[in-house]
Amino acid sequence: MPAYDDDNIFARILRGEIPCFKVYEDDRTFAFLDIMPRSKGHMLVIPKVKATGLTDIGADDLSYLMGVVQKLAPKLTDALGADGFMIQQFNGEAAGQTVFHLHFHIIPRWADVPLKP
Ligand code: DGP
Repeated sequence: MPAYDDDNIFARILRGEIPCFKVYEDDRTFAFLDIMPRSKGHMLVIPKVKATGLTDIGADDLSYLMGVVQKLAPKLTDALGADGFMIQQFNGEAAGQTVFHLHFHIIPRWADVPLKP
């Protein structure tokens, strides 16, 4: 994994330097809509601590972050009338990670709507 880059896009969103559609924020986490949604309501949840991926965040921060994902995913699903949700999280370029600040995708799914590429 590369070293954490303070100028990655999500760090800049956290600092308010790049606009986003914010969905949720508390003192440790931030959630906003994905600019390239794979379904309606596709959301990203990130920690405020500097972490490139799953392996360089502390257990307590990760546990808190997952608690927020667990809380937001069903709320989003219910609010949109979706049938379920997908959670995705990539580590490393080879795995498809493009932004090197840890993030969890929450992707609402409908039984009759295929996922966008
Ligand atoms: P990945 O690193 O592959 O897990 O995905 C990164 C996601 O971040 C991708 O779905 C698109 C999204 N994204 C990239 N740049 C921006 C941005 O400037 N604003 C928002 N809201 N999302 C972004």
